[in-house]
Amino acid sequence: MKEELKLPEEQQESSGVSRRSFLKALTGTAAGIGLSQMINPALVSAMKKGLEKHPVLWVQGQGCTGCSVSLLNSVEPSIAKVLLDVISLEFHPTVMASEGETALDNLYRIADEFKGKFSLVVEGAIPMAANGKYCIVGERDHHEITMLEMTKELGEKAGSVLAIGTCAAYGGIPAAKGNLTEATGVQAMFDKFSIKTPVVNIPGCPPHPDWIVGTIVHLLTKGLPELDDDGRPLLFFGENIHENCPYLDYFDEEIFSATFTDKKGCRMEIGCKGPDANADCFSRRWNGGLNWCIENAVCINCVDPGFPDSASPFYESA
Ligand code: FSX
Ligand code: SF4
Ligand code: SF4
Repeated sequence: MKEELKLPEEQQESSGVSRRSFLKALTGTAAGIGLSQMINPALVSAMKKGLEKHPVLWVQGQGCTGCSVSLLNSVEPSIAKVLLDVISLEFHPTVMASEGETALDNLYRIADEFKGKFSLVVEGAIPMAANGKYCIVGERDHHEITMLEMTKELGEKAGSVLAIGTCAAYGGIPAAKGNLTEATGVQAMFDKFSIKTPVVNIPGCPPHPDWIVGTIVHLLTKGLPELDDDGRPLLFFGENIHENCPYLDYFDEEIFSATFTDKKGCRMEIGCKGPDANADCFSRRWNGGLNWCIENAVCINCVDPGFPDSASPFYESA
């Protein structure tokens, strides 16, 4: 079991956690140490004050719910700890007990009460065609609410928006070639309607649970993280997979695997898109650190703004 990072009381500021301590925790995370080190008791207790004033509202559009499932797969910290101690999650269509108009009334009440302060999490793309009618997310006072209408209204009131998953960030799978519903990512939709609320993209199909929780923790304690040109936190998406890949020596020696089971070669000829992919999967790994894509198959660059078209066909060399 990993040792928890100790956060001395004197390093805390009255408003929360000191810059030095938090950066230390985040640097550890970026280096591949478990997120549990960010969720140490001192940090959690410091965050609790902020949490009361900073609810998270999670809405879902055109997605497969894989992003939520990925969050539920958070191992360190456990999802129970994330939901109870880290995120003040006031609305989530998949995990909340409340439903129907009661749930929607609560959603809009919190958005009004915490206007400019809450974070809106968007999972899944937003269909723009037919005035959004391809995705109805609820009904209130006999009015069908579209994903487009909901994300516009809540997006304007939010202090920040997290576009979780490649679908919400850039359109993703629903926006793949064809795209009859005109599936669109949050920032592109905001640009169209001149909505100025800052958007943080956390792509991945699905995104790693640490990327989601870590970004929310950063928002609560430090504000918006530094982003790359595609709106992704550099903290998690600042390094290239190929340049850090454990198979790089094979690549340099031009030794290539021909099958997924042959682990003694670079995976490029069976479709690896690692050279184009910026994410820290090589050190963070997945499923509680057990494995990651390249170890079992290939990287399909699921964090790319052009995914999935830019990575297709998945298992053929580019
Ligand atoms: Fe998209 Fe989320 Fe891919 Fe699925 O809902 S990012 S299709 S894993 O899960 O939106
Ligand atoms: Fe690069 Fe992929 Fe080969 Fe790794 S397996 S060295 S990421 S091409
Ligand atoms: Fe996505 Fe590649 Fe990371 Fe796998 S290794 S999660 S395909 S970016």
